[in-house]
Amino acid sequence: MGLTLTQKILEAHDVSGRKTESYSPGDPIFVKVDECITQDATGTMAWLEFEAIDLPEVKMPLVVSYIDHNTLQADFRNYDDHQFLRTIAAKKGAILSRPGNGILHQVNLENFARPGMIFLGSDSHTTTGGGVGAMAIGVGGLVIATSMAGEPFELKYPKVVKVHLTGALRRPWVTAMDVILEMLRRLGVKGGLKRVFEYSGPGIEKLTVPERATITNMGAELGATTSIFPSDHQTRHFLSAQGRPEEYQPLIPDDDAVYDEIIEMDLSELEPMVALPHSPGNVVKIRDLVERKPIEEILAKLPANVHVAVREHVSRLYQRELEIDQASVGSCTNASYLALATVSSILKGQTIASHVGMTVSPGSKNVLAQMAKENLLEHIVDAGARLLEATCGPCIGMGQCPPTNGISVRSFNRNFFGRSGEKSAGSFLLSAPSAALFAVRGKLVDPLSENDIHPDIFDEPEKFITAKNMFIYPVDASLRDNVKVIKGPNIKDCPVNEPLPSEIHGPVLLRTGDDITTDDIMMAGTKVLPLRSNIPAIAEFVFNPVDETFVKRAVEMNPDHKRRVFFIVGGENYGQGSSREHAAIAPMWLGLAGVIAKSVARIHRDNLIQWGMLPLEFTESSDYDGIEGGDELNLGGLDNLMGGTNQLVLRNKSKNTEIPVILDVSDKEIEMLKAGGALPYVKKKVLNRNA
Ligand code: MIC
Ligand code: SF4
Repeated sequence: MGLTLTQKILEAHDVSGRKTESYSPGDPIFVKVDECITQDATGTMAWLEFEAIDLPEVKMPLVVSYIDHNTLQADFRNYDDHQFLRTIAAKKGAILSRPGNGILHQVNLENFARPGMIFLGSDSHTTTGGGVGAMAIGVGGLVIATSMAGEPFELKYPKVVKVHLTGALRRPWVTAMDVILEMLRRLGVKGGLKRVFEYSGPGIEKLTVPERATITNMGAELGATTSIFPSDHQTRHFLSAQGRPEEYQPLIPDDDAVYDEIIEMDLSELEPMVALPHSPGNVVKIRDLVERKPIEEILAKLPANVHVAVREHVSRLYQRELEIDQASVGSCTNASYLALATVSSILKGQTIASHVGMTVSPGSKNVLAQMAKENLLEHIVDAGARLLEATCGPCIGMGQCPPTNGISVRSFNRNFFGRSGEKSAGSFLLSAPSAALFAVRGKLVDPLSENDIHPDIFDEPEKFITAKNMFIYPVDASLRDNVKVIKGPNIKDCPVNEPLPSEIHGPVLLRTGDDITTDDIMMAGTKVLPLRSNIPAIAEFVFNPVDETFVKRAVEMNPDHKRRVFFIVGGENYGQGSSREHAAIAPMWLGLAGVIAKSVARIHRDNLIQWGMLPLEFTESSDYDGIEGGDELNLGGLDNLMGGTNQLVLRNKSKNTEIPVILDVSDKEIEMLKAGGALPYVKKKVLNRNA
């Protein structure tokens, strides 16, 4: 039987040497990792955790620490973080990417990602690497720390979905962003759970690596483990243009590979799409809005739990005759040379509407330099747009919050409520060309009916600017003892959990609805990002967008920050979105024992376990209705836990009922939970190894 790309890569990295056909979806598999990447917002914790494991250097061929999320240095705390990251990288043997070098996913794609490798990143959009034929997976910081300590990576054997693309994109107005938005329209934000999407078919032939990377990047919004493209002539061209021709290797699935599911998509039929506030899954055609389709008709295509927000924001858009306030191009999804060159060509000779604020952030310094070399930046700034640094910027709420009741169009991958600091505004996610066109017109129009602006269609350069001065390489191993790690006062040691007791009692401190994001649990933005290295301080913001009383209630019941004193009850897909483990560590610090949900999203589930908390799922979803906020719960039998599906009984003492719940964990995860999380678990292993 032939193998899929996923099977080929997993088999080549499986530390047990087992053949891929001996696995079924859901089985644990342990793989060797070729690279780890971190970014500042999750990286300071990951590096503090690695420090706590107490190894002299990373045990991994390649580690790159990026500074791209919070680069403003608005006060001493941010620069303190950067100094810590620079010095710990030098000491432990990692490459540092300076602030300004660009967004980790774009920069890693340009410089380090290669076909057939497995790499992990402490950021959910690490999946971008699939554009070059790598298996790239987003994980929590502690998984990075333990991988850097030489632990193989454990993942659940995924289902493999073939996405068979035919036809061709109607460039320049229909883009790779519309492909992934169409996937989200069809499958929703839960549609990719436990799956790897493998793109193939004649439609991929003309998709360049950066376009493929747009698709694999935003595959994270499907909840997928990752997404991947084969390595072919486009990959060869990209690697060679990036000055790395020797890293090309062809990698395609076997003709007779067997897939768990198949999706067909004709690229020629696609048209410009948009995701409505506040979920990347709320996808409709831009034309539906331009033609003012009745709101009920739009809502009928979307899940019920998003109707309130969509109704509010689409009604506002209609009342305002489709007028927008802000247009932002950039982010790790759409800030490649091709995306930005097209934007430049749209803006050439045009003027941004006077009521619109437009920003453009390049994905990397090399993209910026390439644009400068080709005189493409001048059209952007001449038109009245603001050119920002090559960082995450507005995407993570570091500036460019839209105005009150505002309408923002963004070429980004996430539009969660409050992500950019907005309270009443809404973000609409769409392609970079659509955002640029709307900035000029001042409102939404149908790009396919555009008659006046005829942007050029760009090809990838034969040779990109590939200056490497923005990387700082680690000092020679023999000199590392002399490197002093600098830690400012805002950098606090990371708290750890305690070993799992046999029984837990506690109230339900919060009961949430479906699709709670990690942004809901731990918001981003200018107020909070400087606190990523300080758990006691950042814990003040837990659940702030959802329930402003949460922290006060937690501290009142647990002033001494004891571990495992309360539970949270969640709906479907609890913890979707970003990889930020602060959404697990900060609740742990407040006293979270575990989450009981209809389902828990992959990275957040892993983060909970890594930090010694229980991700429990209802056996019957309807039992969610039998628990209210404030109910006193009791969970026993924890000393009998084993790898596999544990059936546990949760006693609701307030209602005098018993609720069956499931804890589905591997053998290793049980060991970690019992030890109080991955840190004590790995530390013990390292001590044993060194003894
Ligand atoms: C995001 O896009 O949400 C982030 C910010 O990049 C996160 C990581 C973080 O919270 O620092 C992610 O995607 O994992
Ligand atoms: Fe940065 Fe936004 Fe990409 Fe996250 S999604 S890595 S914040 S650009």
